[in-house]
Amino acid sequence: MYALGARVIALCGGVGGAKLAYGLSRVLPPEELSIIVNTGDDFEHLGLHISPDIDTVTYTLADIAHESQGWGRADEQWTTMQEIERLGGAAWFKLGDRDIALHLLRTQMLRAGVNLTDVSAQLAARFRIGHAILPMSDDPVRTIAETDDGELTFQDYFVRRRCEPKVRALRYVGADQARLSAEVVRVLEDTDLRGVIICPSNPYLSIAPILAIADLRERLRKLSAPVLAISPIVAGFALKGPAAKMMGELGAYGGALGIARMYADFIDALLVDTQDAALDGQRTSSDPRLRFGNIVMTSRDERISLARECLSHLDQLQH
Ligand code: FO1
Repeated sequence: MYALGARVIALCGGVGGAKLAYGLSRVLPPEELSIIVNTGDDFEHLGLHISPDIDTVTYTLADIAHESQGWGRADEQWTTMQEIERLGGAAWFKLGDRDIALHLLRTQMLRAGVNLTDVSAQLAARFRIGHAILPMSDDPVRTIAETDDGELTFQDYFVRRRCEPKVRALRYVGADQARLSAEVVRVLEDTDLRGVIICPSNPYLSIAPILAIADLRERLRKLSAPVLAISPIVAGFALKGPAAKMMGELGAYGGALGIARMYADFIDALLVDTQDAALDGQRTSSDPRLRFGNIVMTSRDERISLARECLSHLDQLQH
C-alpha cells in the first residue's frame, strides 16, 4: 500500500501535531517519513465512523484543512448539517458536506472488512498524499475523561462541553487489548531509523493513547535511534486546546518542564520555545535535556522551518 517511509517516525494527534507533520512532509520524501496517529478520538456518530485525528492529518498534509479551525476542510458547505438539525438530528458535532463524503466512504470500507490502516491509506492516496498516515492500531481505543461531571467520551468532553469540566483521570478503553498495526511495527523495527519525533500534541489526549498501545512505550525506550519531543506548551500556555488546563487539574508539574517529565522515560530531549529559556535552570539531573528554538507555527513556512530544526536536533542527538 505505502512505500513505508521508515527513516523518521512522527507520533501525532490533533491540530498542533498535524502542523508539524505537514512541515516534515514538505521536507522528507514519503520513503523517509511515517506518521503514527492517535485514534482515541474516534467515535460512531450519525452511523458514521469518525476518525478526527486521522482526518486532521490527512486534510493538513493535503493542504485543504480549514485554516483557523485546524480540523475539517477549508472549502466546505453545510447543507446536510443544516438539514440534519432541521430534522432534529445531532447537530453539536459539525460535519461539512465534503467531510461527510469521507466518513461515508470510510464507514463503507470498514463495514466491508477493510481495516482502518488500509482505509486511511486508500483515502490518503485519493488526496495524493504519498506519506504513510498510520493509525496507531486497527483495534478500537476510546479516550474517556473522568471529570467532576462524571465520565465523558472524548468528543463529549472536547466538543460538546468545550473542555470545561475538571478532568480527574483519563482512560484509554481498549488500549490494553489493542495491538500495534503491522505497518507500525514494521516502521518501528526498521534498522535505519533516523529517529522519532513526538509532535506538539496534547500529551493526555493525543500522545498518551498512542503510548498506551501494547509495548509501544517500551519500544521507544529501547530504541537506539534518538527520540525528540516538541513541547505543546509555550510560556505556560497550550498553543491550542486544554493541555495546560489539564496538567493543572491532573496535578502534573506545569509548563514545558512538566511535558519533559511526562516523557522522561523514553525521550532524549524536549524542544521548547526560546521564551522558556529559563527552564534550563529548573532542570534536575533526572530531567531530559532541553533544546531551544522557535516552536510556534503560525505559517506554512514556520511549520517547515520547525521541521528542519527538529531533524537537525534529532541528528545531533544520535547516540
Ligand atoms: N471540534 C470542535 O470543537 N467542534 C466541532 O464541531 C468539530 C467537528 C469535527 C468534525 C470532524 C473532525 O474530523 C473533527 C472535528 N472537530 C471538531 C475536532 C475534533 O474534536 C478533534 O477530536 C480535535 O481536533 C482534537 O483532536
